Amino acid sequence: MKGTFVCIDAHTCGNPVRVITEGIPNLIGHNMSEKRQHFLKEYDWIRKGLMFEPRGHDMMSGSMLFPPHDPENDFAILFVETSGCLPMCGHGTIGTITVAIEEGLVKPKVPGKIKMEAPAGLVEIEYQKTNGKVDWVKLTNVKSYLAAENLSIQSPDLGELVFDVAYGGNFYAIVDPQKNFSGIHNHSASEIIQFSQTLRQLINNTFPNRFVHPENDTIKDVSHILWTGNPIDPSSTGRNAVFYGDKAIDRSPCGTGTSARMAQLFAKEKLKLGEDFIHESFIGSKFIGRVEAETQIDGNKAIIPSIKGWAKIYGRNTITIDTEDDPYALGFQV
Ligand code: PYC
Repeated sequence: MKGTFVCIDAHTCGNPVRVITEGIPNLIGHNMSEKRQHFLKEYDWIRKGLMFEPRGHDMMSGSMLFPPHDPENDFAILFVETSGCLPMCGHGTIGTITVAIEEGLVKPKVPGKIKMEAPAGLVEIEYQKTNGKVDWVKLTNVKSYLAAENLSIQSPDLGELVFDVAYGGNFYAIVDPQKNFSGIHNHSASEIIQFSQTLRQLINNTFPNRFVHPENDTIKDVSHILWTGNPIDPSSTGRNAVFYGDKAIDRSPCGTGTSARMAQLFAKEKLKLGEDFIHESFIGSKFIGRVEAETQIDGNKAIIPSIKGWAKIYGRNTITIDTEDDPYALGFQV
């Protein structure tokens, strides 16, 4: 396996986004969900090489752009992460749009607006550009919903935990402060990672086939854990630590996590239509979320959430992967 990949590296509110602009494989499929499956089967070596150490790291995530399948749309996207290829990624979208617009990779049909085909569905985007720089990106995400509430599990680290599961482009187990967990403000990132590794596996083993998207069965199982706690800035609505991959805490407030959180709170009548939801990440960076509309999925209550945030380009990389030359071409994890 051998390839050269030209990448533009950016971060969204602190979390990395590596946009791969050259070296992208030809994928087969009628939509991005099918192309995601083809990539995972045939080209996963590219993801491993570009995401894992030594070319990447535990938090690394990125994207590749493809022509749209519907000519009404502007482009299609594949997300690549240390954990695989997510159906949807909010921080990845904000970073990719910033790179695509500032570098002229995409020419939107309507300036300031973009229709993006993600594996999880169509995402509509607005952005503002001033003097060649993108100031902010707002994405209107896929339908998000509360999938289960008040489930209970025995965490080997914390004891009994009660949690909800919500979908916001990925399935999230949401753990709010309770008897055995006093909130993320009382824990370090490494403690949260340790709790999450066993918890995610336990949840998926205890509730097999319980979390499957009703319209796309390739999207299934809890992939992320969203822990909550007190915000650093008292004017924020909430703060989270989102665990993803094997060892990562999202440095951004997590777009799909914020969508899932808003779906959970809306279903429990703790968040209203049109209300701003200012969500802080573990490092204190912020997204502005909002419930844009109420809708239905499979006959159940769902929301259309939006997320607004910013990203910065910080570097350019030409990365080679050659498995005949480098024993660590496909990376490693410690
Ligand atoms: O922003 O949706 C997101 C995300 C998922 C995993 C890391 N960030």
